[in-house]
Amino acid sequence: MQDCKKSFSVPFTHKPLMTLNKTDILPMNLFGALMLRAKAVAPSNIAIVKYWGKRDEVLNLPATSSISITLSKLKTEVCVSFDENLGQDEVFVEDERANEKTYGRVVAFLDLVRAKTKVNMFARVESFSNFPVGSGLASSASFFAGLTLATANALSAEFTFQELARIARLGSGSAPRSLLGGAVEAVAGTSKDGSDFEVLQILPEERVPFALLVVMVESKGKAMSSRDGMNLCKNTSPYFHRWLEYNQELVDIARRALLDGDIKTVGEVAEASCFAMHGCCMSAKPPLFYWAPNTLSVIEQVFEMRKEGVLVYVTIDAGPHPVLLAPFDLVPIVRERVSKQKGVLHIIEERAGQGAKVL
Ligand code: 2P0
Repeated sequence: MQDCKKSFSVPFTHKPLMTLNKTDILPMNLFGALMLRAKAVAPSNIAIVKYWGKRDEVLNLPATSSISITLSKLKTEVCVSFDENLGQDEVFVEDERANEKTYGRVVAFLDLVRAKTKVNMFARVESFSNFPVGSGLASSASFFAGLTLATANALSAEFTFQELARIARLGSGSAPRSLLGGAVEAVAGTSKDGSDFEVLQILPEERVPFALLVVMVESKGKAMSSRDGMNLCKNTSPYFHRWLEYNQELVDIARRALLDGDIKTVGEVAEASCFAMHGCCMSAKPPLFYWAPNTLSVIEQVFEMRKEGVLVYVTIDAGPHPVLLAPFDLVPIVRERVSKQKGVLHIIEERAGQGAKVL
């Protein structure tokens, strides 16, 4: 019997060593007990119109819609085995037992799926990412999107796509967007039970007309989890409600601009949403800064390039690493300029990619 093995042998490339198809589900473990196993891979995504704030914490419902680009290289593989012999859930991240916080989140997610599917076996979950987790590069999005697909597949649960999206959201609000490729909108909806939350593809990956450069900068690590950061903003920022109204307006502008192939407007909206979100964070008590000094240097460099006529924009998630948006033909120029910046460790050239899939 094969175990779930790490598939990423080289950072930032995706090389599966082992695949498990739906038809390969192994019904028995070594001791003859029932075991249901499946594996999925899910990409990370970068929001160009941010999700920041919840309208229901139990259902993990976003308070604002958001739009993201699904990435082509940064991914997480998740293998799930429901096993009659397990006395509790087991969660491994990069071959190490998950810390208490991650373990609690995964178990809470599995409990919800078990309640929906009437399955009462515990599970072993193993995940491998080809990028640093917990650094503001949407590792919880790729993890929970992968976990959702792998779990549904292992249990042969027949969910519709939007049901899958709502289940992924219970794990992480940004995870449903990673189920689809290209430019994706997560529609927050207004119903109390979250039944009108959905994710929709705005553009398939081949029609997204710009590249994304993930600029890894030197920093001291993430300031606060997104979940805690959102709650802090909701409870203490004087701008929180205005942020939500403003961001919802930006969603409509960004969707139109994406459909029109209008990179300038997409870039302007991405910066507006990013700076409004971080402004909201900075106005919280205590102030929440996800940026490192090097983050600001890259922002300045982007503004400088734009003054010179280079069409490049910046967005930053809940971490220090800026992500630059630029037309494909400008990538070499932008890369050359930014890589010379002090404090820039590594640049990953990304583009829009496909959504999550079962392996
Ligand atoms: C986003 N972020 O739209 C925003 C921008 C971070 C900054 O979605 O609490 O890890 O699990 O629903 O999905 C990160 O938040 O938060 C996030 P939870 P999640 O990508």
